[in-house]
Order: sequence, then C-alpha cells, then structure tokens
Amino acid sequence: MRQVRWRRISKFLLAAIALALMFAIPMRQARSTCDPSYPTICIAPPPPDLDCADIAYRNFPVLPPDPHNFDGGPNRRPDGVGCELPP
Ligand SMILES: [Ca+2]
Repeated sequence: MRQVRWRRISKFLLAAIALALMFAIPMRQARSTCDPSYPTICIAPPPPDLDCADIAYRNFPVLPPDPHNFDGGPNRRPDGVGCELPP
C-alpha cells in the first residue's frame, strides 16, 4: 500500500518537475536574448552594438541603461523613446 502511494507521489513529482522545466527554460532564453532596456520589443544586448539603421523598430519605449543608445545621440537628449522617426 505504501509503495503504491509512493509511486503516485513520485509520478506527480516527476510531472511537476517536467512542467517547471518546460516553463523555466524558455523564460531563461527569453531573458538572455531580449535586453530589458527595450521592454516592448526583443533586441539582444550588445555585442554587437546596434544602431537604429540595423533594426526595423521605430518610436519604441527605452529604459536606462539603453546599451545600444537607441534613445538620444550626439544632438538629441534621451526622452525614453528610441529611434524616433524624423518629424
Ligand atoms: Ca529619443
């Protein structure tokens, strides 16, 4: 009787571990490939250092530290919006 119960518990534990791995592995990949400075799009952190000409996104939210410097530049002050289209 105890063996049957233990088998059920171990089956449940194996299923729980498998489920946890199924969800944890893709989340870890997403975290390592998408830089948190660009929360609405997925851009990998440098290297390589990208410029606006290297990506298709425009007018997207940018959070510090903005490692690619999509927001701001030599003649622009950072305003939290990356790769703005010219007015
Ligand atoms: Ca900007």
